[in-house]
Amino acid sequence: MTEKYENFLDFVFYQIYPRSFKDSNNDGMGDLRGITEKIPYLLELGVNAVWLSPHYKSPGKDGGYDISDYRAVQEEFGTLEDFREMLDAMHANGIKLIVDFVPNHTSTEHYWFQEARKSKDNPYRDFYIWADKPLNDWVACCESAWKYDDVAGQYYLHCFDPTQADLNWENPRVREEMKNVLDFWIDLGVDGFRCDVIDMISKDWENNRMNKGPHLHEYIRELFGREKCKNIFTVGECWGANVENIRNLTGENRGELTTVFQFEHINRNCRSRFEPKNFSLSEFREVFAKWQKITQENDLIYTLFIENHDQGRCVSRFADDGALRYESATMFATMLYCMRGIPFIYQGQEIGVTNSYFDKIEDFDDMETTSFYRAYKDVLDKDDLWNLINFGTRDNARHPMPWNGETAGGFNEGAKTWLPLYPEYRKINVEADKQSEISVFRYFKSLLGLRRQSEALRRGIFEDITGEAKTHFLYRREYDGEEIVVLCNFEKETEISLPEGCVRLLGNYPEHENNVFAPYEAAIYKKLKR
Ligand code: TEU
Ligand code: CA
Repeated sequence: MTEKYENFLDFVFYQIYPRSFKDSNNDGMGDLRGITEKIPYLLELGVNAVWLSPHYKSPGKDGGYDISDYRAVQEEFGTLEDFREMLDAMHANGIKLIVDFVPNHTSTEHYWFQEARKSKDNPYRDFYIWADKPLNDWVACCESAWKYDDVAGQYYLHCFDPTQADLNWENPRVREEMKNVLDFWIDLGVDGFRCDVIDMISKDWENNRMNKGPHLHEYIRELFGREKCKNIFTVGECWGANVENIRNLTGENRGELTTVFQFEHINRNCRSRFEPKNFSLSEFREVFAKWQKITQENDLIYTLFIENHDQGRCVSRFADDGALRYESATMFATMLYCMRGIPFIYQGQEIGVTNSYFDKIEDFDDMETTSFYRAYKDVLDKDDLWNLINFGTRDNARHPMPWNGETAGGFNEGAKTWLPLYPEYRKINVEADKQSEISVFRYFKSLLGLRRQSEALRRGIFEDITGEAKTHFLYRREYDGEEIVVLCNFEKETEISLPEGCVRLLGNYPEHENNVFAPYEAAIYKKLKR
């Protein structure tokens, strides 16, 4: 791995969902000035990079992933000047910024789509995918992915919400426009891009698949293989990526992406978003150990994440968000952020925010949730309906950030928020957590501090030394003679023998002599040289 790539391993990302982070002008919607205001908080936590979810002009049907102008800042979030100020303040504090790049689709309110639907020979018609009848049985948001447009007199493809029309990347003008969009933000000084469902920009029509089509690598190289992008960091959201895909997408000399988010570990507890299934925490060990081995052997960069704006809160999904919430949140952080790769922390994860429960559809905004509700409200029994909705809704990740137990949890001065406040904000909030004897925030801060000081944690080889046990995850990292051993116990008390010469550096329970570990106990050890 070249030095450039090695340096990326020093990044620690914090993902911000701008609608829900901090509302600086008390209009109920988070904004860019609110983010600038909280830079000291990010520094205190110990992150050195931010992934900003979409801040662009958007009707907001899909939380900003339905963009109507790629170069304009959504009014509610502020102005381009506010963006520049935020970026400059981050850079002045040694924090990198990557923004969201949404290439697969635009809002149907985008100028391109408004033009395209006017007539078949409109110069923008071929920017989208039209047909006289649905070309296949693809489904999006519980309905056909093909929607008839009265004005256009044809069907157009939307792999997500009907207000998100898929772009036709086979049209070179579309690729040109998208390169110009990237260059606009690169010229403004951003350090990179998180690329939304980027493996869908080439459809595999032949195999009836929405993604990974024959031109995928060619298109991605056309975007990011340019001189302009040589020092840009890119992370692609690739739900369907297998090992071969990831080697091709992120191999250092491929001129494509720096790394990807792959999701094999995410859906452990569900068959689909609103379809729970049983799982065991040892599945995480199996999946993580597999991908650590693959990325290490192929000299690739892996991304370490368990929450984002599309996923429920990990303590509620996979562990105990009640009596052992602190232990659960810190165990997952230890398991993830001591592995080989780049950490991504989602806002609120650093204080162990939990899932919520609501039983009125007006209290939800997530378009995947509202379409599920529409499809099943007369089919499912009321309790089942709301249990499934609260199980899978993406709104679990999107309630306003609870900064304190005061008015509106400190998100603003009391103005009605775009989404209901996090119901537990009086009890679970940044201020209370930091003052608490057992603080998730303080544990995250110590963990990231340890990572910053340890070459082994940032650059070291990874080896799973758990053996056959399904009760815990034990692994070691080593670099240039420095050896670190990481222990993560799962839900039951377990006797675990550690390698000789381990000295504990950090743990989420008080240190103890014996080798009996409590539920969700995690600890990091330095292994003394013999
Ligand atoms: O997510 C794509 C995606 O993975 C999800 O839609 C996922 O398939 C679904 O949630 C599974 O139930 C990206 C963005 O992260 C998401 O917020 C957007 O809604 C979506 O793309 C469309 O832009
Ligand atoms: Ca605001």
